[in-house]
Amino acid sequence: MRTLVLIKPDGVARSKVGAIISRFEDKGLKVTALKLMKLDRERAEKHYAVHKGKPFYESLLNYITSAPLVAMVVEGNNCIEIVRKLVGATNGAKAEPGTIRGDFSTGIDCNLIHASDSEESAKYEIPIFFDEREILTYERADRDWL
Ligand code: FUP
Repeated sequence: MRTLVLIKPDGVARSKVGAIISRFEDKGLKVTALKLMKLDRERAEKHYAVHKGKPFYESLLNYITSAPLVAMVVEGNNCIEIVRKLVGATNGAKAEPGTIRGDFSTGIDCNLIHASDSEESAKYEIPIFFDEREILTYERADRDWL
């Protein structure tokens, strides 16, 4: 199973990339694609199509396209549910301590990270950021212990 994770522009600007990726590695998940990129408006609109028309849509697009972000594919059993748990609630003020948003963010506008909310979403979102050939196959050395 695969999920898409974005460390959004605030996460990159605040130098939280390493800390955030460590959460997934430490949990036992596998990063199989990774890139630093500036998202263009067209791809941002596709990624956030579900929010089109909502009051925060324009500011969300401005924020996500404002500066570089890190996109990655994370794999592992039940990775969608596990990653969403590690990420925490949408609003950093309400996210539990111990979650990424709970530990590193205070609001909803800049909440550091995106993670697909279902397998269907992951299948829609991953191709916006990665060609299939950019998603690599390898084994973690500790795979038998996870
Ligand atoms: P999540 O699945 O937790 O990333 O949250 P959503 O898909 O509901 O929202 C996507 C992004 O839209 C959030 F990360 C932040 C932004 N948003 C707002 O700015 N205001 C809102 O009321 C809801 C979401």
